[in-house]
Amino acid sequence: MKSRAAVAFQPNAPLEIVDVDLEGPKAGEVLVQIKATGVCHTDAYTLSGADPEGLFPAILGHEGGGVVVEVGAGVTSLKPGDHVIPLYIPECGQCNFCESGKTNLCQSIRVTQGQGLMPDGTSRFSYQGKPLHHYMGTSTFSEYTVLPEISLAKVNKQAPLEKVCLLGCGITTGIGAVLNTAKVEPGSTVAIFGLGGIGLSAIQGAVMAKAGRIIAVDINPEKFEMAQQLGATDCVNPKDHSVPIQEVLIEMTDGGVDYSFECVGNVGLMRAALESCHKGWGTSVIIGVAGAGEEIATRPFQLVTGRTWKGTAFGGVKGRSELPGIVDDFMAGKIQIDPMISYQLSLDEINKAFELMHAGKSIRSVISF
Ligand code: NAD
Ligand code: DAO
Ligand code: ZN
Ligand code: ZN
Repeated sequence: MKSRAAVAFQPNAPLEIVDVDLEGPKAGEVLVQIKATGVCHTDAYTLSGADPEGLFPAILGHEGGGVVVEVGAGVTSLKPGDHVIPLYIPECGQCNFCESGKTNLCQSIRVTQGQGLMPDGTSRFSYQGKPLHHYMGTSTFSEYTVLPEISLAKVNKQAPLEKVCLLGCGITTGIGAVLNTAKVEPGSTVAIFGLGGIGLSAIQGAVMAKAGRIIAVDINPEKFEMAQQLGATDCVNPKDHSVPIQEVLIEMTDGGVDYSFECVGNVGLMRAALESCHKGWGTSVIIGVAGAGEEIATRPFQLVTGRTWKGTAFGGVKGRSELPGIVDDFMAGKIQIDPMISYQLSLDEINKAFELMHAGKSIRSVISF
């Protein structure tokens, strides 16, 4: 079949909107009509060419919502008409990672997904007879896409796909980092570094965890109004201070925060976030994805004296078993998505979504098909 898609033919160039060819689902696969997709920082990172694992030509996009059109042989958990959110971290339930119960990092299709291919080692997408790479196992910048059954979460049909698509990455990651990875306790003091879609969602998570104090940190003061609306109790711009931000936070909190979250991808800020934590018990969670080859550093004594450094992918959320409940939390009014949607655009306008992101003018743009 034909599918209208935004194709990244080469790094650092605008996406091109073309009609690609899409093969139907093979065994264990599902054809999905994507109704809406967010445009995330990680798509921009790959498109920029800075991602060493980035493959071209490819159909990017990993923050989608859609409807099942057709299922391949052996698919039992989904049927045409089901509403789904694609998962860039699948959940097979059978690999040793899934069976451990300790992680959401299912490894069952890790190798082929990283190669931009379906689990059988081939692509379903092609253009003018040449294969196109899948991206993150999802490729949501296409009106139709094929995914493994284990890479789809079935969600409430009443949930608006043009909103809950954002639960496919950014919002879930920020909230999950607080609730699952850090397990913030009521009354805790929390610092959030970086107030994009991830950091603002971490603020939502901190409110849900009933944190006592939520300190929002950003070098762009225009971010503070939204942070406060979502529940930040304090806003700090490192540029307003002559001493390092960790010293500012330690002073503000009489010894440091209980939990900090790095939501930027800056290794210097990761260090500052760790060193903002309280001696003896503070925990810092890295969410931001740093540039290829970059390394983190701190004095080991920071850890010897009781601070913990952690990281999280997709907020530790197990997509198939836990994301449907997060969609239900949104439907019950426990999670805010509307403030995260800065622009609603058509597929033809997708390059504008990247421009708005780079200009710092959007939290998320949502593309509707
Ligand atoms: P964003 O660009 O929308 O937001 C980043 C924010 O950080 C901006 O408000 C910016 O002003 C601020 N900032 C930049 N430099 C700063 C500094 N030195 N100090 C304080 N604030 C600073 O990005 P986003 O969409 O929120 O994503 C944030 C990061 O999370 C990215 O690296 C992205 O790749 C990563 N990410 C990780 C996961 C995961 O599972 N771990 C999932 C999605 C995204
Ligand atoms: O299992 O080795 C692995 C990798 C799983 C994917 C981890 C994704 C980390 C966050 C990337 C940014 C999200 C869009
Ligand atoms: Zn993302
Ligand atoms: Zn698994």
